[in-house]
Amino acid sequence: MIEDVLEVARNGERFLVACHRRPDADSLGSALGLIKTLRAIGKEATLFMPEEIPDSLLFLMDGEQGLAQVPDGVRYDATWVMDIAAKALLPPGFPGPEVTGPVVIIDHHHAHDDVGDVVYRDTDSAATGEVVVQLIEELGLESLPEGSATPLYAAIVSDTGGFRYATTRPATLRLGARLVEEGADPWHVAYQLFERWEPARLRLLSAIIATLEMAFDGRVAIMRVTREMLDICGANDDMVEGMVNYARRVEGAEIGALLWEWRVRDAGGDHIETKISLRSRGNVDVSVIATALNGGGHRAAAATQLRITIDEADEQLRSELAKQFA
Ligand SMILES: [Mn+2]
Repeated sequence: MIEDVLEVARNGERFLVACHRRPDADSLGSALGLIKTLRAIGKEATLFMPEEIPDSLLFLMDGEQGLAQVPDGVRYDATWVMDIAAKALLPPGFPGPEVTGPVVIIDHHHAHDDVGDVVYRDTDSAATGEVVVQLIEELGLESLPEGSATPLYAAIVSDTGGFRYATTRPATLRLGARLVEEGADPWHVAYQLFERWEPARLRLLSAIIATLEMAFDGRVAIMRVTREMLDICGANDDMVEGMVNYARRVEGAEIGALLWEWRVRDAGGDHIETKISLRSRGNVDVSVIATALNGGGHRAAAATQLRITIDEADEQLRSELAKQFA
């Protein structure tokens, strides 16, 4: 309920604000928008950012500093986590309840687990950035907080693929216009998010497209990216972001899938897991497939991560797809 969330904002004084694991523009943009909002109502708000921020998102920080870890002895009245659908997506090193206080979720995902103590999830919103604007209005702020227009605009542009996806409603476009009026620069944001690829990323795109395989009579386009491909191209994992959309682009394909070898570093040392990213053209709900494979997401975009090899993941994906198409 939004009232519960407003009460947390009004009653607390000192807040921590976090993104989901591997922050994207919606998660970081909405976190920064919320931080400016909490400050505008006289509260203390700090960004928790234990992971490296991708280059394409650094422009959002605009002088803001994130905490890689919470200093000893600090306790918060509540911790907000933005754009998160599942417990497994809490950022690495997320502190325990004695430090965070109640965990408040601001989100828009249809498919989700029961992460969080206080939850406001508006599944009609195209982006969590849109949900933050609802909070700004409900808190009675007369204008958008200083410095919030660009991160909130970036959140919405990113999650709507530049106002293209079916989640784009008239209200989304009106909000985009309002954010531009308040100072967001459309080309600056689009350039930072979409238009500044290093040569290695184009080489990686070429390598990924070379793996394209059509399955289920052309209804599914499957591609993969391995550690070896990344090494050969001189590419990093951030550069894989968005590559799955090229699979969806194939005419006739209802689903685009990308299998991605993912290196996990934890206390037990390094090991390789496989991420599966799924995109739908709209007719098939890929969150159903992702959920069956222990993940989650939206109707048009969903994902999972499995502790198996890329070939095993390929097999599991195809057997789940076979059930969907049966
Ligand atoms: Mn989002």
